[in-house]
Amino acid sequence: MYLKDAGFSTKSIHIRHRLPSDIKTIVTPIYQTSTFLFNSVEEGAELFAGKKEGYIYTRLGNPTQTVLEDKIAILEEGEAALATASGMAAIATTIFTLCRTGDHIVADETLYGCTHTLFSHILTERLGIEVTFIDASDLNNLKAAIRGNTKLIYFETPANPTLKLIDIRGCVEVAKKWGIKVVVDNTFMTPYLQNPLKLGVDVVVHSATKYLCGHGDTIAGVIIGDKEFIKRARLEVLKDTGGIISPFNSLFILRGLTTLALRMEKHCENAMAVAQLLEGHPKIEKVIYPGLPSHRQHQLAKEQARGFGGMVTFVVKGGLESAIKLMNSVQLCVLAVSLGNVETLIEHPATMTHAHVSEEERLAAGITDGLIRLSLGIEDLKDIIRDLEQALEKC
Ligand code: LCS
Repeated sequence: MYLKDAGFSTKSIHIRHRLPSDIKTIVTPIYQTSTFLFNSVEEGAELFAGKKEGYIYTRLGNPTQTVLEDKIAILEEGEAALATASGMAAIATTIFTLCRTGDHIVADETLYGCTHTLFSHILTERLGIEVTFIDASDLNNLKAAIRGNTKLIYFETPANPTLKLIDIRGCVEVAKKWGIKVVVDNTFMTPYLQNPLKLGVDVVVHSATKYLCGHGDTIAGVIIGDKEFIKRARLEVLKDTGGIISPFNSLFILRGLTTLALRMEKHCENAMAVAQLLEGHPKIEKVIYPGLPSHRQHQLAKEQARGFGGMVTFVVKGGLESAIKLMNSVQLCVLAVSLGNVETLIEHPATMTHAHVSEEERLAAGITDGLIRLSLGIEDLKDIIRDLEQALEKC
């Protein structure tokens, strides 16, 4: 063998473990490699030319990532998926695949803060892609916003943080008439509770950082769509912009997916109970939860999803001052942004997740200063309730 007579350094670099193909691990191995060996120059050229399937370089794909993509595509009921470094990378990659300078996007006005900033600043000011923000919960606004150059409609349902819903089927019906693509951020629902692709949507994006991961230890994103779109997103955009997921993080998301159903059941159960408790509480002005009959789109929630999710938003009496006192008084709930963790998280959208959205746009989206967002964890319900009750006493 060539390496037999090689020097120490050559050996230390080139002697490598070769996984025999008949070892069948239960857990996906982490293929922690940046690059892949070609058997010949001809094979390398074929791989680059797309004439042969295989791995070239991890920015273009990796076996651990492929397992994640195949699994999430199946769970979201799509043809194919692309895993990315973050939810924002998934959103940016999707937009860059579907739009170019001169195109127009219609987006709902209530979006996660960084998505809003991507649309209102980066796309608009730097790339010459026009964006019109509307309240897409009224389909008349959508119809009125469409122009000749509209390429896509983008929304979250439920929206972050106000839990406003958007009628997925209704939007798809309008979009199809004009040949416009519909992209839905399904982060809050997860494929366990809602499958927008089944309702006619073209592309679904997720921040996999949240429920898909579930344990708050990884940043990741996924895009799900038809094979052609995913191939273009991977090879025309992500390959050259670089927001790829690492093999290690791919495994973390794969592990999270194995308990997604169990966790979502508990998140939903805790959220419903806490929403009911808060709704009847004398210190609370308003509770927003799609599972409550008082939610103005409760019926729509039942029609387009299989559950109401783990997020609850509420306003305390006494405005911002009381809200701050409450958030500073929690002992079990964790004062932190993000969502979908096993721990209950509490945060203040106006000064945290949506701090970079202009005040005018924030208020138009219903993100008032007194609004508090809770991401219910999977702790014992009695303990979450005890903590919230003691914090409410202090505000
Ligand atoms: N989409 C939604 C609905 C989100 O809530 C977030 C992050 C993203 C996309 C972006 O995902 P990332 O790049 O962080 O994986 N939402 C956050 C939040 O509400 N608090 O902290 C992050």
